Amino acid sequence: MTRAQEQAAPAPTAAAHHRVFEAGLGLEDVARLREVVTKTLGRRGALPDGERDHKWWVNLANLYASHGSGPVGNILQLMAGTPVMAWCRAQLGDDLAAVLQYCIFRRFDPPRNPVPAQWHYDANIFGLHTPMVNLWIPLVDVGVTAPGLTLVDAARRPAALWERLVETADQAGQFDPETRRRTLFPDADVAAAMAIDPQARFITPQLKPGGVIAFDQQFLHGTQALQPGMGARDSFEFRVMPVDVARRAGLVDRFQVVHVPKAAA
Ligand SMILES: O=C(O)CCC(=O)C(=O)O
Repeated sequence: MTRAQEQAAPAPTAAAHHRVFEAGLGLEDVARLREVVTKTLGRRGALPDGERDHKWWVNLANLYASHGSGPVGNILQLMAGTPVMAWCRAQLGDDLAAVLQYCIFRRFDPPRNPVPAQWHYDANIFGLHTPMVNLWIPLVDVGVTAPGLTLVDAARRPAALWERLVETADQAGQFDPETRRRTLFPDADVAAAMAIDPQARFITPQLKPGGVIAFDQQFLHGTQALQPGMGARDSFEFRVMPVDVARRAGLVDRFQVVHVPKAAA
């Protein structure tokens, strides 16, 4: 971090949040979320010859635009009643918001040759100092038979890449599209940085549908490397932050920000 950035940066981000839940969502909820994936990403046409699948996702803002508030409201209610949301409230406070553009359903379908999500910290979305938890939820078995998520099991690790992220940010800890691209790290850079950081360890949780990997914006992660024979993976990632954080960061002016209901109806 440059001296100017050090002076301008707000107080260091609060304690890191990270937890793997074996059963964060019930199977009925999983089935409802999976249906959304099937009805959206499952209906896409074949790709032109030789083209890779770049857009293997659809977000809640897209769903809102195409189907109105009903389905999005149902998903918010569903998430609100889960034990994992209770954990989020314990970490971040009772009054939580979700940014619809960053609540994302995915279908990673190997025959479509999808481009995996490159290594990144989610801090490159809303900024270094914007507390936010990503609930990454597989809707099928992941880790062996379908690609899950690989992450580094310690916040702000490996140290060399977190430093690069901080140096790339502007004085307020934010990223524009160009600087954000520079914070998508290639495998070789990650391997080199991991080799010299004894506190950094990769994990790829093997999870059943409805397991959850909860982590905040300080954890490096990317799509698990595809192994021969792996099948398609459906997943949902739901990002939450305190409502006052969303307001202070001006997110309500740039995105569709909604309250997470206090509890399922
Ligand atoms: O689902 C994936 O493979 C990648 C997800 C991801 O990068 C994220 O949740 O930030």
